[in-house]
Amino acid sequence: MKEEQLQKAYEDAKAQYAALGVDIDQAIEKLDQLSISIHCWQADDVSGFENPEGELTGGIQTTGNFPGKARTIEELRSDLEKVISLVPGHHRISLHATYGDFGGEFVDRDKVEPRHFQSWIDWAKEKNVMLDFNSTFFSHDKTNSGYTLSDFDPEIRRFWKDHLRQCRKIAAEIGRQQGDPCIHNIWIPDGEKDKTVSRYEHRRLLQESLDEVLSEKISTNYLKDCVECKLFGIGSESYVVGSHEFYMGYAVKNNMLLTLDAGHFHPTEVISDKLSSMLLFVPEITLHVSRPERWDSDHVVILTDELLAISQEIVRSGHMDRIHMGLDYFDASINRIGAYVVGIRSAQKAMLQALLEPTAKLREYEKQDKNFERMAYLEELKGMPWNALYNYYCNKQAIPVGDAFIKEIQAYESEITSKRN
Ligand code: RNT
Ligand code: ZN
Repeated sequence: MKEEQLQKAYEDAKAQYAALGVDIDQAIEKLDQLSISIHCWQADDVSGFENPEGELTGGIQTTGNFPGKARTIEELRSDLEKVISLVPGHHRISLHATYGDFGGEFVDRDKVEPRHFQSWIDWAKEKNVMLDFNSTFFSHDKTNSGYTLSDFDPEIRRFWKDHLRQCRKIAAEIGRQQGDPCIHNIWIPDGEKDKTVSRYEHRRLLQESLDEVLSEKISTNYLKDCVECKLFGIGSESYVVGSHEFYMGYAVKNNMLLTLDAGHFHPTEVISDKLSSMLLFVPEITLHVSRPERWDSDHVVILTDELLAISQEIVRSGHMDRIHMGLDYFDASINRIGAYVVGIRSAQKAMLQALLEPTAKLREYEKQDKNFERMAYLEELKGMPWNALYNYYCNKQAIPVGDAFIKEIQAYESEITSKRN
């Protein structure tokens, strides 16, 4: 798109939004402050570098075999660099513990150390991105019983508590070196395929394990732990230890962060409606923005009603600084770089629409019981020229505008990823 066209579209949009009392420059500025935590695991189907096979062996699953998955740290970093070059703003990369730089050596989960992530810290610094972290409790033979931190076997619990301890050390070291707290997400796959008679006992053990490790205090200047609930998973259809009630209770009791994953609730239950409640009871919230298609399928994020609703709730709450937007999806059936870029850009577009809302005006109508007017404006807003402003924002940062990123991904595919197999 030509410079003059972009400028003209911007001016037109400015006038239209000004008529509603919306300051578009302020909205773009706020959008630019939105730092999205980009999950590292879309590039390699959650394989990681712990072992050369890198297959998922339990807890979660990917489907598809599109060519070009990243096989090494170098390939993964190159893919992430490509992604970063195609989205405006400054973002974070969220690593899993299985993505360490293990130098060909097998390092078991209870032995991972900050030094295995030093090259990531250096890379992030060089690329001007921050890092977040995740313990990895899945794809390991010590989860074969279906349980980790809540297993009946004290030796299994010991192993995973040590993993958690080590991960907290790694995340804290990342936070220390980057001068910004590293968000450390804790998700465990624990649960049962079929009816258990020990629901309480496993949950009690989970609480005990978490208490033991998390009571080892580390400054929140370096590390912020958060816990992620789930309703059911593959192999845990009947019972999940870390349910919403469990972690909501745990996070509130311990004044810590809660992670809400868009795919982890009943199909008609949405996380957008949980933000305003949880903001009242936990210090900060982490989001795993994902797209569940009928179940926790982890499809690529696109501009759905729920994505928009999440963004609106973040903005309307007035607590954008307490909600960390992270992504969590893994589609192995399409170009993986494309999957990243579409998801990130859509998340930004949703936030931009939310930031362009004349909320005060809508609240006025609400107070006066003018609910037709409220509805009519909400509908009008959907057709406003917000995309012209996204284009303008991209252009200002020398990022491909409109569909131009598609060609770049095609070129990267033909030059790089298609040659990987
Ligand atoms: C699994 C959870 C978890 C994982 C990542 C890879 O259902 O959503 O967040 O997807 O940690
Ligand atoms: Zn998640």
